[in-house]
Amino acid sequence: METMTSPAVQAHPAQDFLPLNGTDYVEFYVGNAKQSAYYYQAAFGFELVAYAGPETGVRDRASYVLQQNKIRFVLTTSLLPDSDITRHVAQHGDGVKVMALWVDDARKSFEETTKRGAKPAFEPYTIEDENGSVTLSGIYTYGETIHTFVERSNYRGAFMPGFVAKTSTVPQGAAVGLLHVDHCVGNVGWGEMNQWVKFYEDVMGFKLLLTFDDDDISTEYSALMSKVVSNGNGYVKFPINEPAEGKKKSQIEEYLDYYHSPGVQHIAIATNDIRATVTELRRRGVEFLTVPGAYYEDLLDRIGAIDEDLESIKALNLLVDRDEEGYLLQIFTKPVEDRPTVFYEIIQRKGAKSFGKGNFKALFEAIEREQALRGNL
Ligand code: TYF
Ligand code: FE
Repeated sequence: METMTSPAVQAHPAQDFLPLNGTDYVEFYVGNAKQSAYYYQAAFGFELVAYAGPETGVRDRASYVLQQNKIRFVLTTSLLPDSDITRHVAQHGDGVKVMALWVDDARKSFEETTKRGAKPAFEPYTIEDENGSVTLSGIYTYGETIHTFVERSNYRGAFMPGFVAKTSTVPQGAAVGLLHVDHCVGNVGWGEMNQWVKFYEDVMGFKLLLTFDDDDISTEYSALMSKVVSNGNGYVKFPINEPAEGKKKSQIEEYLDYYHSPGVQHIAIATNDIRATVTELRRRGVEFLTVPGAYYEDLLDRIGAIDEDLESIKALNLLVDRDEEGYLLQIFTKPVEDRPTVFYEIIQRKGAKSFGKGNFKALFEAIEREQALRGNL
């Protein structure tokens, strides 16, 4: 059963020891950052804004900073035969290393979280250039993933010191309208979900928002459990999944088999016009999961009237769900790596604050059809 655990996300929590302004960036460690950067520009419509690498005096890596509205992705590759980045890519394939959080005080964020038990990734330090200064600190979350706290109120440059401003050479198509990160989902090991929920509660001051247990999300084959935590202002939401026993291999287990540790499973990105966004993404070759036509037969009976006409929703294979506060439209890409690991969700919220529970059955059956094609079911 889905349980609403925290009735109200407070706009101005009285005692937030870790105030967050939102997601600052998501950094991926990849095998070939130049080509990944091309993919995110050409397919997802990001623009190149900054770069660091040999041409800028960085000898061991190359990083491309891509931006679209409030979303910033950093794609980093190693230039060495052996390094933390090289080992990360060998172990996990291309994947998320850093979920960076925008804070007003990176030193205090580090102190408040480490004194509550966070494992430090790196101590606070300040870097400067002619555009000002940025202070960074980092703590570990699940697997090898880290949260970097980014304090940038004194910075006016393209990204941060160490990077030079750089613009796209990739021809841009129509804007695809990706606005901001809505939530980032982690997959953790068997029986580990509750300890990571507790980490976000105790160490980062997040609140449990929603619980999805076995029977919400078991299909005939695979199963998982999920809990969603949110920070005080609701700008940062982290669902945490763990595999559950089912008739066949859980989709979460398949992820863990290929990522070889807990890690980020999907990043949900908000749009104000999902039909325009998905039309353009499809045109650019982004592949989405599909649900059977039967999903649409009783859709309006299930969720009531919506602003969009049903035919346009069905033509794009969008999923729709409703909660007490409104409705949402969402769709999921296939994994964007050769390993069945990271994928994207595109979401348009029209009042709804939930995560599409009414779509879980159709969605997870779609994921399982792909799992079966990979011989992993
Ligand atoms: O973030 C969520 O909770 C939804 C549903 O493997 C979901 O997007 C949960 C688990 C999963 C795929 C989607
Ligand atoms: Fe999601």
